[in-house]
Amino acid sequence: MAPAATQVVQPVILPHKGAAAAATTEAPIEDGAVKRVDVGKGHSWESFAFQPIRESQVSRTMTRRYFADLDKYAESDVVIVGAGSCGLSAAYSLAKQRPDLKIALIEAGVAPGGGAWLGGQLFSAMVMRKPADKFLTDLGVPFEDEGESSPFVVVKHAALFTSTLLSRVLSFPNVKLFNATAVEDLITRRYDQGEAEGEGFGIRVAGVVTNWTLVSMHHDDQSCMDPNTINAPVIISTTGHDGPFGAFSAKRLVSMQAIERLGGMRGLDMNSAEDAIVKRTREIVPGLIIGGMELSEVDGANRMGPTFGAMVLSGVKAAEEAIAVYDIRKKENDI
Ligand code: 48N
Repeated sequence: MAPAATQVVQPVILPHKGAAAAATTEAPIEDGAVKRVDVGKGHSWESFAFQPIRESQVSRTMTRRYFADLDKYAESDVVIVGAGSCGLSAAYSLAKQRPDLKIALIEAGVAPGGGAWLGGQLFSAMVMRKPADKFLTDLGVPFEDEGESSPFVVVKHAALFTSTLLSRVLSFPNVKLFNATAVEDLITRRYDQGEAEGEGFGIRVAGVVTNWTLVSMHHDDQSCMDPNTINAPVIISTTGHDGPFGAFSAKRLVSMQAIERLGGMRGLDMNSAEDAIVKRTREIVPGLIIGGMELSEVDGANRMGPTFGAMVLSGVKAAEEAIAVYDIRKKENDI
C-alpha cells in the first residue's frame, strides 16, 4: 500500500525573544533572488581588504569574554551537564520559561549535540514519535508527517534538528555553553535527612567540578591538575549512556554511595523505553535531576535505539523538575 502522502510541515519561525539582535551582512532578499553579500567598495575583489588588526586585540577579546563568563557563571542557578538532545532540550525549555535563571551548559565535546547529529546507524533521517512533534513545531524545525495514522514524524536530517536547537539555545542571553569542558565531579553538601527521609545524613548536590576535557582524560598519566567549580542549587545531568564520560553523574552517585547501585541499561524496546525515560525523569538525590539515556543506566530502563522523541520530552520534563526544585529552594532561602 503506497504510504499516505507525506506532508512537509514548514515551521513558522517566530522572532526569538532571547535572540540577540544579530548583526548581519546578509543582503536583503529582493524580488525572490537572494543578492550576494555586498563586501563594499563596489564589491571589487581587486580592491578588497580587511581593516588592519593587531593579534593581541583578538586575544584580549577572547580571554576577556571567557573569563568574564567564568566569573558570572561561577554562581549559576541551574547547571546542565551534557549538551546532547536531552540536555539541549532541557536548556531550551528552561531558558524559554525562565529568563530570570542563569543556566550553565557544560559539554565535554568540542561539538555539542551528542548522538543527535545522525539518526540510527549513521543514517541521516531522525525519527521522533508523536507527540514529540509538538516540540519540533515550537522550535521551528520542519518535519514530514504521514498523517494521523502515523505514530511518528521524520526530520529529513538529524543535523537540521540539532543545529536548529543548538542555535536557539545559544541565542538565549541567560544561557552560557562551556564546551570542551568536562564535569569531573559533583559539589556536595551533607544534610540532615530528618524523619521524612529515614534519619541520618544524606548528600545534596550543590554544584559541579569542571576541568578542560583533555585534562580530565589525562589524570591517569599527569597528576595534580586540579579542577574548577560552579556552584548551583540545581543540576540536570544528561550525560547519555556511552562514550568516555557516559552516565557520569549516575556512576559518581554510586561511587560516593549516594545511591546503592546502577540499574544497568536493558535491551532495546522502543515502546517501553521511551515512556519510561520521559515519565521517570526526576530528582534522583536532592539537587540532581537525571534525564535522557543516563537515566536508563540509573533505573535499568530499556534503550529505544534510533528514536529521539523521549530525549526531547525528557529534557522538557527535566526543565519543569528543575524549576520546581529551584523555586522551593528559593522560597526556603536555601539557594
Ligand atoms: O546524546 P547523548 O549521549 O545523551 P542524550 O541522553 O542527550 O541522548 C541520547 C541519544 O543520543 C541516544 O543515545 C539515542 C536516543 N539512542 C538510544 C539508544 O538506545 O541507543 O549526549 C550526552 C552528552 C554528550 O555530548 C557528552 O559529550 C556529554 O553529554 N557528556 C558530558 N559533558 C560534560 N561532562 C561530562 N562528565 C559528560 N559526560 C557526557
